[in-house]
Amino acid sequence: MGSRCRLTAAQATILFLKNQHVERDGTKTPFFAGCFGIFGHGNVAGIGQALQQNPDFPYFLPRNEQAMVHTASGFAKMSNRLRTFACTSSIGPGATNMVTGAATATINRLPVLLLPGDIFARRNVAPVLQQLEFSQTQDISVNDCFKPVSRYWDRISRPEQLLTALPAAMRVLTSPAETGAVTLSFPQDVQAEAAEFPSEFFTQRIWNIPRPRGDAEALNRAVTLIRSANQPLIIAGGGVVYSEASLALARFAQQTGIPVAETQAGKGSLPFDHPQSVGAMGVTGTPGANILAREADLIIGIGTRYSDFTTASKTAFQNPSVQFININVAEFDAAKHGGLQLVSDAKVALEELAAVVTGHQVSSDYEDRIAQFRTQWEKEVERLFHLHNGPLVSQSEVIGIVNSVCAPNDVVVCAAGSLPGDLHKLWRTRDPKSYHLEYGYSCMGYEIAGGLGVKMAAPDREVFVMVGDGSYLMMAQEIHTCLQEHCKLNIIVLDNHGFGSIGGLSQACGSNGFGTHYRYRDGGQLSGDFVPVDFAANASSMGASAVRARTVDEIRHALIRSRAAKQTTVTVIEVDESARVPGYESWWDVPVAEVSETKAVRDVRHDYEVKVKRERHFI
Ligand SMILES: Cc1ncc(C[n+]2csc(CCOP(=O)(O)OP(=O)(O)O)c2C)c(N)n1
Ligand SMILES: [Mg+2]
Repeated sequence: MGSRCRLTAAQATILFLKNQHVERDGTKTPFFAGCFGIFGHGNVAGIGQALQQNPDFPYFLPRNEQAMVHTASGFAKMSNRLRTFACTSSIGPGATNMVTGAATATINRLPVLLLPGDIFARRNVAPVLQQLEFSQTQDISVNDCFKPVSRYWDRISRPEQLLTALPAAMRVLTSPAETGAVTLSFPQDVQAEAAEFPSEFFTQRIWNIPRPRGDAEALNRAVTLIRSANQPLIIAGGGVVYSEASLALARFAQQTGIPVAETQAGKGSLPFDHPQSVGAMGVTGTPGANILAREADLIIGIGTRYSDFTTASKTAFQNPSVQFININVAEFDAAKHGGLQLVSDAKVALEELAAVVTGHQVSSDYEDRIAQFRTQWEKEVERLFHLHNGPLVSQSEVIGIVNSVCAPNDVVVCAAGSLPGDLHKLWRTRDPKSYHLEYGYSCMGYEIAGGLGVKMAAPDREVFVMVGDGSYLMMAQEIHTCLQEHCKLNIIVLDNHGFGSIGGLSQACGSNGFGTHYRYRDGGQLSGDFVPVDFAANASSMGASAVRARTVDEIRHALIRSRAAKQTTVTVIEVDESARVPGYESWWDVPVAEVSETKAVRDVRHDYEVKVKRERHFI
């Protein structure tokens, strides 16, 4: 029998995590960069004590549990899922605060390890502070809420269970196909309980991140489909970026002439000026991408999960004989749309395909159309970047200024509101890691917390967080954590006095923006003047250097100063909500009331019933 060491369950956990590494393409890195945590009675004496005794596994103090999970997600996304953080919370509200963060991570397929404290395993002192009791069983706690939002969930009721739970957690976290939030629910008494662990459990372990190769027969069939297609279109999703397949994609697209449209997570797969790039795909897409998708006889989806924003709620592909090739590490996604499943790493699949479709090229007519769409689109972007809107600037002008102030490697971070759609259409990406959108969960509040994670993963890059006033009001407190960690963010708050995006949607659905603006209650309704918020004062109070900027020149100068600054800055810009970027050749299914007292709603419903008929099943 080998040597053994006596440790608490919490100490064993931290010691194990410290020794986990990953390796891909010959590069080895520690998987965990440390642990974020907010302590309470449910973890202070367990995980908290263990972290204190392992100073080489850094501890970070955030301001909110949801935010710390977003920070871990931002870090993991920026690291192409090769690194992440553990996150520990107390029991009860501290734990459930992490549920939204867990869902955000899982939907975006990002690894985060959650260690929520849990109620006593020994039970005799129940109900403990913050314990929600259930009359039908004692074998449940609020931490069971993590089950549907985690890719692996376990409860550590005895210390020795760690011997099987921790490796299982690592397998899922490092699996390109299965990764997401992993939750190990950790009863408060078990954390502090000691047991004998085999020393070899704590030796360095390397998890090789595979690049799985597709089935040879599936590859042959894919080649046949590609050779016989007249109007193929590639849809590049997040899998292209995570697999670091940008160069392989650029070569394949150049070699074959096949145009490439990008999802939110896939944006940046190609530089915006690549001759085959037709830009954003779907609801927030460009005319070129959406017209080509509508007519395409072959869609090659690479690393995409085909969300409704990509498929225009299943209306994007109207060619009656359209077929799909789905290149994806996850069989689950590869099987979508009745497609040919090439279950493979994106980079490997693109290299293999490039080697076997040699000599194949799309027609010159098709290439001319792509070039035309590209030229027309660049003109439209220029128009929107220089709208000369007044008296307030438009959001598109602000995006143009931020884009021009950014160096190619700088990163823009965003998540919810009207900004994601405008950025998806307009932002000119010049580096695969320069565009960071959390648009799987589109979680308001991700922006600043996630931006901190991006900066921690890439300290040499300037990070520009673009955030709406609504999102800022939901979760701005991590500015304080940025100051603590000397992590500099360039935060830009776009103030349109409420929910511009949902206000627009409400208008489009005939409901006139009901409940979407920050207005005083007046005559029973929220219809008074705007309730003012001094965002600059709010940000300064947490230590950021904050300014207000109004004109195009003021904004440009403020951002140039911000980029040069050493500490976190916040630039507050009031924007004209009515100067919206339009949609192009697409549609999104948001069901409109079937019966209503309002004529506007009835009219919109009529139009809705026509449009919804274009939704297709791909069986
Ligand atoms: C946590 C969360 N709650 C609600 C929503 C629904 N929602 C999407 S955008 C939005 C408004 C965002 O407002 P703001 O950040 O000011 O951006 P704007 O729409 O004004 O551009 C809301 C409420 C969401 N995405 N996330
Ligand atoms: Mg707003």
